[in-house]
Amino acid sequence: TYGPASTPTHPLATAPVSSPAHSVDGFVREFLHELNTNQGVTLSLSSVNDQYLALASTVKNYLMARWLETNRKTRDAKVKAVGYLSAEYLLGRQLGNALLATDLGEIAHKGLELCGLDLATLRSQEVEPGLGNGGLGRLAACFIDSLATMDVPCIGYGIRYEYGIFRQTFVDGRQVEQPDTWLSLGSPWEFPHPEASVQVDFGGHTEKYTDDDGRERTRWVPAWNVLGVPYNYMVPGYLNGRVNTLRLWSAQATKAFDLGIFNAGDYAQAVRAQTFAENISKVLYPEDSTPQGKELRLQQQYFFVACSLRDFINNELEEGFDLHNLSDRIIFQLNDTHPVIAVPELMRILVDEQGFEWDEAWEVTKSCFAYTCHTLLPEALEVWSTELLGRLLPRHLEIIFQINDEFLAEVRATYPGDEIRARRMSMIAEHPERGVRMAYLATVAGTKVNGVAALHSQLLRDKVLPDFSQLWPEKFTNVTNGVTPRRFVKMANPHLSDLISDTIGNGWVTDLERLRELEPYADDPEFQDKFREIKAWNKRRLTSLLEARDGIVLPDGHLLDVMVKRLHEYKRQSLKLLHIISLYEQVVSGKIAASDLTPRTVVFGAKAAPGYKMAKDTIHLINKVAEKVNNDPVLEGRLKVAFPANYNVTLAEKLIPAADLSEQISLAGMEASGTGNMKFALNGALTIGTDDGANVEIRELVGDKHFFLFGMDEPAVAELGAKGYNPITYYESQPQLRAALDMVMNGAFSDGDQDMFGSVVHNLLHQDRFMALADFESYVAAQAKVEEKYADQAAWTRSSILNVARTGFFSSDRSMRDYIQRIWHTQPMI
Ligand code: Z57
Repeated sequence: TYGPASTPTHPLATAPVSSPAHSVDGFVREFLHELNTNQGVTLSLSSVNDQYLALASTVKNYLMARWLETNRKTRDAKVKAVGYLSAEYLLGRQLGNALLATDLGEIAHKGLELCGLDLATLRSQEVEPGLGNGGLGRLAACFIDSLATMDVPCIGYGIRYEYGIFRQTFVDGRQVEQPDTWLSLGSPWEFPHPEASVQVDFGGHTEKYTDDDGRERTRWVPAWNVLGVPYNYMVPGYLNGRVNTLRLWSAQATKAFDLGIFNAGDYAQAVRAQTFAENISKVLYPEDSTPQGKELRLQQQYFFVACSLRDFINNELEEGFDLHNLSDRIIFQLNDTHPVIAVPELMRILVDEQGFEWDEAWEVTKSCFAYTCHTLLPEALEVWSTELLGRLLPRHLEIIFQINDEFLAEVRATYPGDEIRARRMSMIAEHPERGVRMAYLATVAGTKVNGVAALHSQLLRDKVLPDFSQLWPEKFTNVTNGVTPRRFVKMANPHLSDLISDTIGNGWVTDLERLRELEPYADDPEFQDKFREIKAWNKRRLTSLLEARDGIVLPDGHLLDVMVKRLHEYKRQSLKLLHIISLYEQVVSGKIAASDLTPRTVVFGAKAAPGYKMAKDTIHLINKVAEKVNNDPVLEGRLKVAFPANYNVTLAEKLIPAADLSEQISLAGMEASGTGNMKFALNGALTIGTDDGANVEIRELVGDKHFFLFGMDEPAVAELGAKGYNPITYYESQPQLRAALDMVMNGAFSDGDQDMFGSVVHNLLHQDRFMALADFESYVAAQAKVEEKYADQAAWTRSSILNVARTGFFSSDRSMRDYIQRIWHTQPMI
């Protein structure tokens, strides 16, 4: 039960919650109060960490009244909400965003200065919550930011990993992973609610029984359980007073767990049991675009989904809503297949616990979910073995079988006699072992299925789920991804933001298409100068950061060429590397003079999944090439390679605004969308890219002249694959490519060791699944075009301005509008 035991009589007890005064004095008072009462220190004895924590609490206090008011208003309005279900949220630092959302930046800066403190120093004390791997997790963070800013009720559900994505270090050029201890210096942004914990069951068996009404029912008799403790995070809208909630679940042992299946009375065993339960939310799987078929991973998925549904449904029942109309109250968006176990879980709740008839429950369930697919790689689609599922979640497996039986009956009715099709479409795969195809389950259960860029959605219909799109064409739709302009332009690029606002007003921050109004200035020499000066400032800011962070010294006046994203063969970091090696080789062998090179610094940022050998070898090679190239005087300092370790959101915010050239060079048809590509374009980098993912839409919008396209398109890739791809023929017929690969093979980057990178070269020559060699020639030609354009700074700057002006489409606000109109059918509150 909640609230006071008797009616409050003090006037303050019933007044709305108020915020501290929005003034320097109000801020300083609040800050010192937090420092004294929360941290328990005086200003003169406080550490930087004390100061940071007090500052975070101060900003939180400003947000609190808005959060409480948002919750009250949303509850009263009884509107439909979005339940975003995602195993990952790659949030980035919170403080800067909270200051921006509350318009406290200036006030905090002045107030802290008057306390003898520096806001920037305190901001750099924050450790970002890295609760995601890459694009998928960052997308979730952008989406909840946009929903709050658009005044749409949304609750994000996920896992509070105690350790987020590993911290990457390099030892002798090789990646070494360190645990991410993001909670160790305090976690001021979270609000734990142990009193609202929910229980999650696992294991055991099912039983049939006849209920009091004589109906045949099933009950699940689980073997063990854990507790899910909710931790709430504020998701502030930009200057609009809305604060939505992100609810992340942490696993804890229950009493029953300690004492039940594990030996009661055995203290050591009880502690082990505790550890076992808490393992569930211990660590983020560092896999990206590849599934991890591990039992613990399935436990994580079911854990957070069961907590989230229980949480939402309990609330609905408490408020007196009828679960028959659940879809008037919520739409659960499935961020990839990771949360798809929510489908049988909702069926189980409705049928087994709430006594719904199966058909009735299925109608409700079908209308409460929608599914987003983020990949086309066949090996990235999750399949859970029925052995594991049946052992961990026996009732859910039964429910999945029944959903599948009824679905296949529908298929057979629609296509009589087409048994091959029915088998193809079954949610149950038979090979290599019996397993549940989670993407099929999501497709059957979802009201809508969407891809994340136009090309990807088309390929999803045509290649991954063709039978399903034939059966239900209206189910399939596209929503092109987007990124939040608040974090990735306004916060990350303050001077560009000021220039834009001075030129066209500040409406663009929440209406990004208005960047179009910059187009007339693309030819204005004065505007161009200011624009270029901002790029130079961003480069200087990056230079000092990398020097302090990694001891890397970036030269002045270089074209800054940036490739930052997870390390994956399909993304083709090796193609970028071959270009670098080739430039180097041509100078070393005297084919060109160092003075012919356009001064260029290539920056890589990439983490490899710890078990992904080829990716880790590629990281090693990049570092070795960097070492060699950076120290060889033959290049006269005109080619540099920088590979700062531990690329994350915090580094992205400094790197992207400094970039001249954005590398988006995946094999066509492989990158579902990409979102880094959008961030670069919005910050004025030109793209060199293939016809893949959202690159296609970026190029369409900015225009061919302002985008460096190269490589095969998707049909050409498919054709070459069908014909039979043989990478060695490119090696044999292209001397420049051959020389670059020979250089690696001959040990030029491994002190003469010809084995060190043998597997990387061997793979490229004899397998090259992602056809890097086939696109090499075209890539090199496109890079020559880049250099030609860069030589004409006015032309380059013009293109750069036009990239900013024409990419407003890629705001995640627009993505949210698309989801709302075509998938969710929810409404903003105002
Ligand atoms: C992930 O970050 C993405 C796809 C996945 O299947 C998994 Br698992 C993780 C990425 C895509 O590779 C990007 O192309 C896309 O932009 C991003 O998801 C967001 O949709």
